[in-house]
Amino acid sequence: MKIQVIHGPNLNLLGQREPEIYGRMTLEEIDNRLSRLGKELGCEVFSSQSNHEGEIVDLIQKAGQQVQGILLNPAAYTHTSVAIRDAIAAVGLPTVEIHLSNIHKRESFRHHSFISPVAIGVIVGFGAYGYEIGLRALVHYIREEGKKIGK
Ligand code: CA2
Repeated sequence: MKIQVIHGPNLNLLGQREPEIYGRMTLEEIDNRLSRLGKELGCEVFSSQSNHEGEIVDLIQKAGQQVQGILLNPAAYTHTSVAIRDAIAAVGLPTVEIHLSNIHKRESFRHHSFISPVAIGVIVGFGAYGYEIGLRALVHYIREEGKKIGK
């Protein structure tokens, strides 16, 4: 099984700024942990980060042909992007939406997600560990769904 992790805008700054909100772990550390966990769970994990909406749409479309699931932190595009939502809906891959912070405890403009209605689930507020919870949940979901439809 192959999983694509996509990190949205500014997440390349993780570990360098605002540690009180986003923690001290760098993106590279998060990706290394996911890759290690992926091996434990029997799957290959590919990670990408982009600051550009259209590039994220391209990554999702490419993922649609190459992997079985997506772990996505759309960052600020969560609250604005119909294009990313449409891409997720179009490829039809199971997608777990991740947020480091609890977006519901923050400013009201962060409370709405364009992505959640097309995600199989959402994990918020557990910092970098949320990605690991998300990967476990996604792999479990894909395996269980595969059983159900006799794949
Ligand atoms: O909590 C999350 O994971 C967010 O997706 C992070 C986004 C924010 O716009 C969402 O509302 C919630 C912001 C990512 C910015 O990342 C930074 C990391 C370090 C320093 C500055 C920004």
